[in-house]
Amino acid sequence: MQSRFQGMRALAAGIATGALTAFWGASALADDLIGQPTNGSVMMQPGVTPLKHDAIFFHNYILFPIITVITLVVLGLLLWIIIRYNKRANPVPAKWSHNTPLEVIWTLVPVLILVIIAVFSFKLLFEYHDMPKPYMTVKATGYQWYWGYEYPDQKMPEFIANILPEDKAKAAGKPYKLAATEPLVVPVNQTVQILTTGADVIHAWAVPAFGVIMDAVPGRLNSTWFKVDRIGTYYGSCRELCGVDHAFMPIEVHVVSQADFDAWVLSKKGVPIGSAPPAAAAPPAAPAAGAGAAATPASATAPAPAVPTAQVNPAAPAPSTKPAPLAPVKN
Ligand SMILES: [Cu+2]
Repeated sequence: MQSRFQGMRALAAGIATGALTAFWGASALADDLIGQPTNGSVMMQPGVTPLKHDAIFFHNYILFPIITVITLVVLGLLLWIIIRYNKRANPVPAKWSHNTPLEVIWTLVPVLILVIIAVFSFKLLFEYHDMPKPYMTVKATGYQWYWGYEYPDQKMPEFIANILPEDKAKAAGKPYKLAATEPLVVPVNQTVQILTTGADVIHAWAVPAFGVIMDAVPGRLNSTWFKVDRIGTYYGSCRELCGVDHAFMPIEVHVVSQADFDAWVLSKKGVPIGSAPPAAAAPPAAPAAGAGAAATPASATAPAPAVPTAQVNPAAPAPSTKPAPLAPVKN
């Protein structure tokens, strides 16, 4: 009997070690791709934002060990009872029914476990909630079935990001169903606020490497944030079943240096934050028409906040030369 118990203990230890090596070993050894899923990977995508780093810590070092220990303890108890107390091994069962110390333990231990989880969980929730002062805001609108992005701080009207067709994705060396016709471009090491809304049904804007997922609900404006610590391309997708093409509205985010970002904003006829409006307004106006357009930059210079916003909205349908099937719903 003694040797059987020792064998079981060795077996339990073997299972525990095997499980931990299988998961932690794999996650440590695998060269996971950054910003997109990796074939055969079992853990979460590598993080590139403080939120994701902390979410990974919470999962890998708080939740996962607790889950593993609970699962192994329950499995061990089941095996112990099956082997030790079956009819053959234990023909005359004991008649006692209560054990007060044991009942106190199995009430207090789960409470303690939940308190530990709650402390770390709330810490993470507060972190998601307490956005630092954002450098800029992007409004992401979910449509059936594509995304629209608007950069109010750069005075850029909404542009549309569709799925990149398979042949074009292959030609560009990008993952099909994750690549988009237009990327969302943001600067590195800057806090970006994302406002999400839905134009038709509920969508959800999610990029795993950022640890960010936010519902895009018609008639509501939800907010989340990220601050990416490395330059790169990061992919995500819609995460709320929104209709037949739900799986075909990917999110492609390019995180670039500040200089590259400002250059991209200018290429989109936007106004980089901190740059003087006339300098940015002059290039598009000058080649087009001299006298006629001269009034526009002038009026844009004087009353900074009010007039440009009013100009952007009526202008919105015109510059977005991409197919904009639905009239953008602006709340
Ligand atoms: Cu969707």
